Amino acid sequence: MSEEAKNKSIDQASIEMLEKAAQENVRTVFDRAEKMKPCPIGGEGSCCSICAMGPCRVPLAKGKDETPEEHARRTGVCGATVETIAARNFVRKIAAGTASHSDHGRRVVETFKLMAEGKIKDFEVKDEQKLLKLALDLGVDVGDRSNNEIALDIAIICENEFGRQEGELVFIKSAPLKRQEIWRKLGVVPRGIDREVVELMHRTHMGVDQDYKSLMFQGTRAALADGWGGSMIATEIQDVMFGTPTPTLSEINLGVLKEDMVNIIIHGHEPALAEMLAVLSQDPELIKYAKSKGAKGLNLAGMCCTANEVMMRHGVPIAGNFLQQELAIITGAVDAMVVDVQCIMQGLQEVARCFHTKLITTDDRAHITGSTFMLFDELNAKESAKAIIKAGIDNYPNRGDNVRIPQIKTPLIAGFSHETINYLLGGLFRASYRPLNDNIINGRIRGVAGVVGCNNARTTHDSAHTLMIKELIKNDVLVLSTGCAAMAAGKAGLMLPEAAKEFCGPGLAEVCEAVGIPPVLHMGACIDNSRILIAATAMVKDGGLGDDISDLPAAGAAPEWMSEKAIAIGQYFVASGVYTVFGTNWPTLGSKEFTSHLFNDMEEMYGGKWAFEPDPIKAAHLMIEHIDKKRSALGIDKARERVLYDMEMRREIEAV
Ligand code: BF8
Repeated sequence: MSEEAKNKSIDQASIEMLEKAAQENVRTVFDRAEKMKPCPIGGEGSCCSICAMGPCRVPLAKGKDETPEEHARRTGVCGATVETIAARNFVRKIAAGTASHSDHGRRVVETFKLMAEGKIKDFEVKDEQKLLKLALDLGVDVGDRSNNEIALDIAIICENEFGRQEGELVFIKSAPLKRQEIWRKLGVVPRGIDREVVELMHRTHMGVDQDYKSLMFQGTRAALADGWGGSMIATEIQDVMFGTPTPTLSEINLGVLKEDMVNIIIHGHEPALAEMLAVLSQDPELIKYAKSKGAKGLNLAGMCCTANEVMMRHGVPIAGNFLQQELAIITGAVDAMVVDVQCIMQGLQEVARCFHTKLITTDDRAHITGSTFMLFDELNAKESAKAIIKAGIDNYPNRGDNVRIPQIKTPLIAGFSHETINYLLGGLFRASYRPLNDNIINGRIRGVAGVVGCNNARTTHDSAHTLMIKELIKNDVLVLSTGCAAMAAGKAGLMLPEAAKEFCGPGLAEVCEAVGIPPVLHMGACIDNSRILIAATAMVKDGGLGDDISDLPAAGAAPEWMSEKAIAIGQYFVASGVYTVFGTNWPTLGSKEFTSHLFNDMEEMYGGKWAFEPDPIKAAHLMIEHIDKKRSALGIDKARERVLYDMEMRREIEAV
């Protein structure tokens, strides 16, 4: 194995495919990243390209302290300061991230509404209990109405959240009361999801909002419209329509591809098509069709967040995370890569051209030049998904013999929705977070960390995730994970109950063994970071750990972040009171003042703040320090056991 390949990824399956790519002269994201160094000026947020007088470059001079005069001269042609430029760039990322998650949520609601109206026959309410709970939360009359009647009212309420012009988003009320008051006091409660994104884009147009603090207020309002709006709506409605995840055993890594079967990968984010593919991959007629083409059967695997969705609900195996999308095609065994929206590299088409793989785009919002477009029509879900599968099967005879599938895959248990954790900890009749809170209070569990986010070709694939998570669980911190971070943990074998004994500190190991859970809980796709918000709120409500999310011994991280969605997520976590550490690089370092606003002022305002630490072990220790600080503020920094007093002990107390 070459040293070069080892620096690119810690994942053996990926390393094998990188070597195959090198032998066959196929260029991947790893090669392109090596060839093109990141722009240092854009990288620190010091490039402004919002008008045609620029782009203006206002970089921070390296290696010496800046005098006030030098700082004052660092402006764009219009006079925009570095603070304004860095803040504008930062909040525009929030706008794009919020728009992406929320447009996903909107599409899910549209499908749900069509289902409720009886116009879509191929989907139905799968989780009736969650439907009723949602109805209760949203004030929808239940009575003896049918599921579809209730669903229609819920769909209309959720749909209105996007276009709402005033008032407050309804899901804001899911947050702890104290948190809601903080937001109201600061004026950052979102009015409507679309409105906050549009206003943010307006404010960052040339010559509008030119005060970094003011820009961040609106940035925060948009981010909250993501976490407690678009993302939360997507998760809730998906659970109702496709089922709330429960613990499921599955497998992860490129080794889930099968040499003698038709391999279809579903890649992207929105689960409607993936759901249909998961059902149809068991269809006897399609399996027979695959056999008629010489294959032994049909094998569906996932990639990126859509993989998390169908693995959590159906146990569909995962082929890999973000940086493995091209590598899957390089196996030579992928007959169709079916994509919808978000995190789909355009480089896929170029790689697919070197093999027989058919790259199929399916969403009217996301086309890729050179690929095959086959619209997934929700109104005709089964038939359009069937056509897509058939296109993959028809491509199987073109596979040829340049096939090498790394024989590497890892079992994992996923499916830890908030409801499932509640049930696992508390049992069917008294589902609660009490045992978790108690174990945090008695010190067996030191705290809770959310480790989420992407892969990034600027850092060794999966390395930061794995090192950080191992360090956290070694120090008795329970990890909740989503997105590509969760997949890295799964590949490293950390999502099995057995991992507790091998990798955890004694306290966490004991709890995991007693409850039978892994020390790293897979909570779903990036959209499902909203599950972490709900879990944190449930911990607050259960008592004993303060009265707000910011009181919890908890922290968040995205050590290999890459996308604008990650910035939106980070900001809604910070604004929800969570200390949040990002790795790889930080996009505002060109402005010390704005960076300090994010890294310091935020804590006074929201109780949570940002931090940047590219070293994953150091970052883990920043999180642990924060957790310890919160433990001490709660007065639970000394390990305490709940003691049941017998008569003799009582008498002793009385005697004293
Ligand atoms: O939403 S973790 S690389 S796949 S952005 Fe993308 Fe990042 Fe992966 Fe999912 Ni999230």
